Amino acid sequence: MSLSRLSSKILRLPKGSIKYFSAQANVDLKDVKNEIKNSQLKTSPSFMMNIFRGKLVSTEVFPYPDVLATDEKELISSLIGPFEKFFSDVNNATRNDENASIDDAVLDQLWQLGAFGIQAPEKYGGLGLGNTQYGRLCEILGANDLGVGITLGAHQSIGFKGILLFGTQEQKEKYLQKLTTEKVYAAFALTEPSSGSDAGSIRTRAVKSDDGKYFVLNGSKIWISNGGIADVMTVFAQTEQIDSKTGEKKDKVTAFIVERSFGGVTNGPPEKKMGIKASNTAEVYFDNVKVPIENVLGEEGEGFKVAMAILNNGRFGMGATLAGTMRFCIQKAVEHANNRVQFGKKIKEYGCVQEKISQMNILQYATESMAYTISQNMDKGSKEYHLEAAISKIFASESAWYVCDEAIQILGGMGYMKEAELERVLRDLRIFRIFEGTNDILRLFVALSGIQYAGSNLKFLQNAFKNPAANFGVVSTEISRRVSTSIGLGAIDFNPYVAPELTDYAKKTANCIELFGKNVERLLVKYGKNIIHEQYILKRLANAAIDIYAMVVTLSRSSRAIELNLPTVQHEVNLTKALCLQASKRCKDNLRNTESELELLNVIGEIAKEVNNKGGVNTTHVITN
Ligand code: MYA
Repeated sequence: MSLSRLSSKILRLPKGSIKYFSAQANVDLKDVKNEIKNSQLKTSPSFMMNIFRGKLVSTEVFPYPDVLATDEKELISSLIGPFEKFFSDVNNATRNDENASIDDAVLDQLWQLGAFGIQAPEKYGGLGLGNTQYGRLCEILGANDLGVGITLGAHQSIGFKGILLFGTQEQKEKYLQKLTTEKVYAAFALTEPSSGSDAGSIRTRAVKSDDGKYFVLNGSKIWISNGGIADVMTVFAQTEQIDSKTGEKKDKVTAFIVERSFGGVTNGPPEKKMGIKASNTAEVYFDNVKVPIENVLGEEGEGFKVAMAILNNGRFGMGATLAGTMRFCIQKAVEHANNRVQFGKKIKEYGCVQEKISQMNILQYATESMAYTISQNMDKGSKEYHLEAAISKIFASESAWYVCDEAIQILGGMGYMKEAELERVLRDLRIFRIFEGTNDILRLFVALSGIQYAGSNLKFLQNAFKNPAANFGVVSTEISRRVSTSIGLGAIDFNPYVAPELTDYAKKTANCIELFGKNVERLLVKYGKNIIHEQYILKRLANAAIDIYAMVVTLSRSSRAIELNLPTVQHEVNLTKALCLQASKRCKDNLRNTESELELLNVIGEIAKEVNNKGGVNTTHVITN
């Protein structure tokens, strides 16, 4: 993995930068805003970005976003019934898994439901739904058949999403109707044999013809969902670009819409997988494929950004999908716990089982809260949701794995049997921690993107402190914030946003955010751009960020439940309280570990080196040495 260019943007700050911040003064916020406006400081409305600066920017999390108008709620409610009926009456997830395919007749019904064009505009035959409504349908897919979900997701969440996001009018006219109504499948072709997480290193190449009318595409892609059935693909390839300023030639990725009918597009047999067997996964080969110039998607040379934007845009859908999967697993576990009698009592009476059921629900609640916070912000027009979306993907995929595993544990031997349907779900779930950006890569992405943002702020402050008279507002605000935090007053106050009965839990969250901001700054000053090499620290920082987001979205959602006096309010408040107690403790541990576990870090490094060098376990066997 390179993640290299990011590192060059993270600042190396001189030791002692912090010494400037030492006194308190009164502030006029207008001065500060003007100074910031007149400066080069990049600001973001993203809640997560700002916690890297130790700041609370509340607009995207408080109050809990609520974007659907009455008619939009009615529309989505009217679709839930038919989607659920499809899964109860038509689809058979076990059969799909056994056959490693979905029957044509079943797919036909999905096409009729409009399930292949959920977010495409109605004028192109789609259902025209927003992200939040899409998420609600994803939940149903997740609760019923993840294999079907991937077939649909690969088609629209990434397969033709690029056309929706970046397509020209002509491209939309040409492709969307087919892709939503005419049983033409789409796929997203990025990954290659030598390029997985390091997406920028792809080797597939497209060379422009001398007359500039088309590109000739050569290369191959692996593990492409829908790769064996798609007739339209979003394909990424290296293209030679000339820097307009320097005249230098450079390879840069370009995105293309490629039709199988162009000729030269073939695919391998369906891959034999651990799970999501119903979905088709195949290698795809491009052999001198002539791609017309008008099929470039976005700008030439901007394909990497196109790919990232598509992935960022679809990721929240996994959160919604897996919230549905968890709901299914919890229902199975509870059904069993309510009926199974052991040692003279229903097993739901036992503390061990109760703890599992509670924990499963806490995770499901947080996952669902994240997914709809993000989708509703996206629907409100937010453009900077990539950290939140990555966090929701990580949190959802790990929570769902845990929840399904615990459901199996509650069912005991029964859970291990095929007929309980949980073993299929567990197999299906495993890939969610791997694809669409592995959770490991996404953790680094979250930590480094946030650090980069915090670094630019620190640099800005550093410059402001060099000339405090000219930057009086900025300097005094910063000093005031730091002094408040250092004498324990806390610069972050959730009171205006959070219901009074959650104040204590909000305070714990605020403490975590302050600690988080201080930690980021300390790491920036200590490591500068070399922080990129400190993956042990970055991972813990990302874990702390994930927990903070989980606390904030649940605090917000249950404050809404209190305000609306929802029938489930007490339960939701309890879920939030439990989550905040657990997550704040974990968060502090993770932040402490970024500085205090250097001994452990060294030993871990030594162990890994030894095992890697020796090609496996390298201890003397205690019996047969
Ligand atoms: S598809 C394959 C998925 N593959 C990946 O996700 C690859 C993972 N790798 C990466 O994401 C990147 O390579 C990383 C960056 C993050 C490692 N958003 O030098 P750089 C910008 C916005 O740091 P690298 C699959 O699995 C960056 O700021 N921008 O890049 C399908 C910089 O910009 P600038 C980003 O070191 C499975 C530039 O790019 C992002 O190479 C099927 C270069 O950055 C970002 N994320 O690595 C699923 N990252 O030039 C089916 C970087 O301006 C769907 N940048 O400074 C299932 C749906 C769910 C179900 C639905 C049911 C309906």
